[in-house]
Amino acid sequence: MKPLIVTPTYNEADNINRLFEGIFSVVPDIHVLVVDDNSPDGTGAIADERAASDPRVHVLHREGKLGLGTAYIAGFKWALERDYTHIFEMDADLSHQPKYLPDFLKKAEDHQLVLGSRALPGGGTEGWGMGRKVLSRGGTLYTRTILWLPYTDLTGGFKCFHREVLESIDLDSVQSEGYAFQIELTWRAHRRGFKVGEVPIIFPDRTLGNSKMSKNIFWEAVTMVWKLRFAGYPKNS
Ligand SMILES: Nc1nc2c(ncn2[C@@H]2O[C@H](COP(=O)(O)OP(=O)(O)O)[C@@H](O)[C@H]2O)c(=O)[nH]1
Ligand SMILES: [Mg+2]
Repeated sequence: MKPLIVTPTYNEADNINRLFEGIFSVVPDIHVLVVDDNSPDGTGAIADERAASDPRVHVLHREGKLGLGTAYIAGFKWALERDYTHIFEMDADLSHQPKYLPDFLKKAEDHQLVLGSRALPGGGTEGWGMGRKVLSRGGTLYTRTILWLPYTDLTGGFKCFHREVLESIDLDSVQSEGYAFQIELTWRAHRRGFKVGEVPIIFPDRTLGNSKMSKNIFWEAVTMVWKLRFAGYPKNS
């Protein structure tokens, strides 16, 4: 296994070094690719500094805030041009806790996509109000019902793809950004018949920096689910 973590960043200067420390203390030989959108707070420069002295760290700079979905797509392409076998999605704000990485890697031995689930026994959220919990559970229920997917958490962004899965997807045709992006990739992997597994994760709210999620992201997901349902994304896309 040669795993790579792709972590998109926009203004995560307070978190990025803590993230590196957390990851490498758990999985010392993993690689990390930071995809930074020219963060005004200098996150990209902090990552560059680390990369200069640490061969496990790589940085992809983009010219401005172009969105989470395209940041992941750029990171996936970078990974596929190299010899990584497993590619993680992971937020930089420590809501995705490095301590779970070994659980993902274990599950990935016999699954081609592993999803971090806040809804499995042992998983959950910390610091969330009732409204956000209902939205998250409701979002997964809505998606499961319309797309007939058997997984327990479809909007999360802590996941691990075998490279075969990403190779099989036409990455340029993925247009969505937020929760919809997560749903769309899992849907496409499922439709292609890849084996998808889940591991429980506790998701604490970020303690430093600000969330970049918006109402648009929510509505994008609500409509995307129907687009996926009717487009079908047959097995060759
Ligand atoms: N490169 C890049 N990263 C982004 C962008 N928007 C959000 N992120 C990063 O994506 C991750 C998740 O975003 P976050 O704001 O924590 O979303 P939330 O956890 O749903 O509130 C964090 O690491 C952000 O820094 C973007 O436009 N470009
Ligand atoms: Mg977050």
